[in-house]
Amino acid sequence: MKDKRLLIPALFFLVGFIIASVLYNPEKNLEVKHAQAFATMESSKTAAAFMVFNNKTKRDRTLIGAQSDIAEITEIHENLIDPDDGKMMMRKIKTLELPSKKKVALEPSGYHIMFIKMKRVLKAGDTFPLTLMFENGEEKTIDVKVTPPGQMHH
Ligand SMILES: [Cu+2]
Repeated sequence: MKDKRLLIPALFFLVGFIIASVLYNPEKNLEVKHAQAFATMESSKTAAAFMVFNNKTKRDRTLIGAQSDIAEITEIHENLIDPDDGKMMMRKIKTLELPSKKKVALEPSGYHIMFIKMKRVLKAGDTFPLTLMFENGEEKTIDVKVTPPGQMHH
């Protein structure tokens, strides 16, 4: 650069950009808390995980999938009442909307992460990693705490 008058503003811009990149951490703003799963028995073929998402960002986010190595299949599910017989049933959903500035709770009466064809038993006190996938390509691996059946910790 021949003109030094341009070099100084260019340096300021560069330094500002670096500082902004360090401060801006998108993961920091999409919180996942209280991740838990109920303990299972040797005969259990399925399990479920619950957690609370707190989307503190200005953008709506979407959970598009989850992965774990505790089961052969990991899916996003929702519980609902069957309109025909009034019984609780559940179904797989492809995406879970996480609106900006809102909390979305996954809990036994509603949404959950479903594990099908368990590869191992979940013992109370254990933790296991669960990877959550989002629409923007972000992946977040969290620790899920195993608790005694029925005991919610939030
Ligand atoms: Cu389910």
